[in-house]
Amino acid sequence: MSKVFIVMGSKSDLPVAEKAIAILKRFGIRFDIAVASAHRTPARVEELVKGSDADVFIAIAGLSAALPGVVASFTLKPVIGVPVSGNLNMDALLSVVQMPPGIPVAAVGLDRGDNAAVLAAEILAIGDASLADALAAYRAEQAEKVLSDSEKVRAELGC
Ligand code: RP5
Repeated sequence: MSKVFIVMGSKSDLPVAEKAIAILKRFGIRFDIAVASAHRTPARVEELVKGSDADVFIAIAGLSAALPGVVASFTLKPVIGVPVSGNLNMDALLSVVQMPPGIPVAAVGLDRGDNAAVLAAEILAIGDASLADALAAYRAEQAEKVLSDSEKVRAELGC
């Protein structure tokens, strides 16, 4: 049983998926992953999404990135879309973000598999207090890093 299902439009999207996987592993969130293309294997996308018991889907695709929207068409669960960068970045970005009314996809930034996983964790944390605590610790860690980076920069520049 997986909490999050990651679908990639191509194996070439794996580096972006790996950013998501690193975050999901950090929070101990069970996940499954598959390659399935909205254009090249639409029936497989439908089969995977309808057959999944995941609570959140992360769909990663580039170019004319229909995959997140097609995944959303097959489920009532939240779908987070990750546009993958390429030569023409706006096509993937707008394909993911510009969904028609009624079938939303939560779009994160180009190649931001990490943010997709954090958002998935935040959705799951609504019903999981220990995951919410882990997310709070993650935020605190980031704040500490900003403060320590500031001190390092100031020390390097003699301020
Ligand atoms: C999209 O086309 C995929 O999501 C990928 O980002 C892009 C290129 O696919 P490949 O040519 O690498 O298979 O469908």
